[in-house]
Amino acid sequence: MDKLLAEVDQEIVEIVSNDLSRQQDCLMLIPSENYASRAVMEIQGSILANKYAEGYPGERYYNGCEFMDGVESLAIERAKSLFGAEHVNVQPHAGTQANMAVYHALLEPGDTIMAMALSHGGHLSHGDKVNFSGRYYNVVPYGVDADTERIDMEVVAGLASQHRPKMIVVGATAYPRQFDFSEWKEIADSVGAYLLADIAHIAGLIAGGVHPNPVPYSDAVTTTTHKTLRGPRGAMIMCKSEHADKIDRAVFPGLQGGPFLHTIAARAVAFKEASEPEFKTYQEQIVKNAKVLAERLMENGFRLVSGGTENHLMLLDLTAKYEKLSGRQAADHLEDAGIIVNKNSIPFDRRKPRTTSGIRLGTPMVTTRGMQEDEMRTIADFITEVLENRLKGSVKRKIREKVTEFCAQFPIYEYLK
Ligand code: DSN
Repeated sequence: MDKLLAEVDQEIVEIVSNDLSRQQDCLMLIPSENYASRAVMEIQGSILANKYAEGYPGERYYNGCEFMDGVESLAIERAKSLFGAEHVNVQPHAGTQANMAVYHALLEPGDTIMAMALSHGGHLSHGDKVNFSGRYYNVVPYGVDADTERIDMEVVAGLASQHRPKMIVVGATAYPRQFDFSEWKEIADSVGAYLLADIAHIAGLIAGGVHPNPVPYSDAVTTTTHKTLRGPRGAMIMCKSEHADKIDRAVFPGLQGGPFLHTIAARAVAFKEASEPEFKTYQEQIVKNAKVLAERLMENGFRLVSGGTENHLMLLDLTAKYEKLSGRQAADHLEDAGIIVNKNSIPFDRRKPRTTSGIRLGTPMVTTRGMQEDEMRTIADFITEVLENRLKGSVKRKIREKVTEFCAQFPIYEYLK
């Protein structure tokens, strides 16, 4: 029982070591990913993983939970204070489960929800037809305007008044602009709809004060904890006190059994880290970096959806520069050079979701490494050089060497080497 991992399983040790090198040597630009802190990773690998604790603090279905209650209560109190929430449930294992719990708590199957279409930057669990949310609810999707590529609030208001949804979902995975949640609240109130804000991508920005906070305006707010928030993988739900019982019952026993106390403890640690002044500076830098990366890419001749970014991510429309290059091909070429992005549909994309005409880039991970504006210009130039020379293996190999050298100046997890 006391053997080291290296004594038990060399195959896994080798895989982890390879991925540590990849995470060190590559420029990781997927906007939904981040490097969790050492403290967050340490607690996830702790003895808290050994305990069942079905139920909630003070009312568990298992004995021996006195210390688990302490862990979960700390996570709840810290989340409440970080976001100003009335009630928090920290048990959802992932973002989709968090959204599912809110739907189960506040809706009946067949009810109408309005949410952003996945093809315009929404999320699978916002009513996409291949997801449970699209099967169990009547979904009215909204998207962006064809000219501005931004959400037109008059169109949203018109759809709401026409379809009278029971819930309006605001939130996105590929929308580079800010949300004014007070406007969403006004529209939801005008038709008597619940407002659900899914802030998975921007939770860190909100905690750091660089994006408006939907908590005062929303019936419920869901988020994952591992993106800009830089915690462990997992999710949580914040809601008004009046919905607390329904939402808690929807999570457990409605959708999940035992909570993962080791990741709930890691969430507590992440919320503590997010309440420190350095976290605000970090979030400000993510946004500054995104702006500079976007500007340099545009100077280099790329078209960005909506003409830039106000948050941590951007969507690059490849069709404007390279008619025949798909998002999938571009992401693969960039990976050859050690630059990791994801293919992503752009609004009104003529290609399928597995191919796409765009790529999505974000700055949380490179900012965690300490990179700033100058480095963003270098990264934009690397991207440009790779895509311009995408059929030349020798150029991509040369850039890969440069990327590795560049990344070496910003080391990660040195204690693991
Ligand atoms: N998979 C996440 C993203 O990449 O945006 C959303 O859940």
